[in-house]
Amino acid sequence: MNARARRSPGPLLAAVLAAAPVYAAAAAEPSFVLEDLKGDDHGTGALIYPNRDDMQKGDLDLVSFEAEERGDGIWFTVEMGQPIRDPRGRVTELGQTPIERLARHGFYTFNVDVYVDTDRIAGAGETEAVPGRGVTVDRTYAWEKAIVLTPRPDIARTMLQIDFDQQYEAELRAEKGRTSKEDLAAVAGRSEQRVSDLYFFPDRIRVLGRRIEFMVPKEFLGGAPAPTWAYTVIVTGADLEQTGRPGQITPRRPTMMTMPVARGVRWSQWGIRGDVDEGMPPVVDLLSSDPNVQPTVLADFDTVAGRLAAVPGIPLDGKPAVAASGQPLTMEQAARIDEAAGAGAAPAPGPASAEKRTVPARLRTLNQLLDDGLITQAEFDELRRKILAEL
Ligand SMILES: [Ca+2]
Ligand SMILES: [Ca+2]
Repeated sequence: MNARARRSPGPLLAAVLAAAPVYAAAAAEPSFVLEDLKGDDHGTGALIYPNRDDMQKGDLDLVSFEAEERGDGIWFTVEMGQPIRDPRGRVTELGQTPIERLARHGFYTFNVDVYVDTDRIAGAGETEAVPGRGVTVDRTYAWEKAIVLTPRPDIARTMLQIDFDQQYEAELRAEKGRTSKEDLAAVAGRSEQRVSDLYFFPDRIRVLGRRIEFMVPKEFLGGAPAPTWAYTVIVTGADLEQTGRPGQITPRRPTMMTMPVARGVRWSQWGIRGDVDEGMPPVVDLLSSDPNVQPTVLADFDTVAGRLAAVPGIPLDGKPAVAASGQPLTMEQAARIDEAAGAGAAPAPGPASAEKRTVPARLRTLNQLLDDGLITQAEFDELRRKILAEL
């Protein structure tokens, strides 16, 4: 009886034992730190900060990118060259709306995209960046998962869905000539699923001085970050009010709150000198410790041929991608390449886990965003018009 009593742990030891696996799991997982050059927040060297007091040299200078597994998910941290600007006490340029009402996560001047290449098979996966970024991801680092840290995650997500709705619908019309209501509902479901599967818009975010950390669920990434993964990280300016600018909600090319590039020096755009190509991508910084990569890569585009600059990823293990040809592939790898090479790289009709939404559902989302004060009335009207135009 005594022996049994001794074997049974007291409440404190029980608590320690119960907590131990959590600490052990967190400590056992690899975390990484990737550093970027300081003072290269100028794209190729050509981008000039806008003429405003809340966007100054260093503000959008990526200094490091790191990840850590914690009990609730994978926390990524981005460090900038200067303290991150606080939305509180600021109002928007156009509507004089308090910025903290729209940007509720403690930052508002930048977007950071993280494209994760988890299979490291050259050419397998996606190469498109989020609309408006003006670059692609180098196909050697074709990605499986995209994390988009943006000040207005809800509306960014909705805008991306609407963008895919349009793409899919255009494909459908090209194929069938006419589309039924059922077709359009299927299109909306497909967009919804594509966004859920491939993109994550963090909304658990903490800002501390020059650092901003954000949580990404392990389930989204398909597991804890592996040492074999590669990361393509780009920093752009955020134009919060883009939806409110005339013609911007339905521009010829959707820009998803990316601050654009223009000649001269203005308030809400990156400036360039008169002799710089206007097709210069609006990417202010990208992750690479090699000082030659960023200026070379961002200048390598062809506006006439429609070829965008292709940004390479950083493999944690420093190893090159597996060649898609000349290498024995597993059946799974081969299937992935086939899928990527297939019609428009569109996902196959997916598992039941994806929510199937219809156009009315998209409108409900929009109503919710308005009710929550996450979008302005003007933005609501624009987006609503946009969605109804698809019916
Ligand atoms: Ca930098
Ligand atoms: Ca850089």
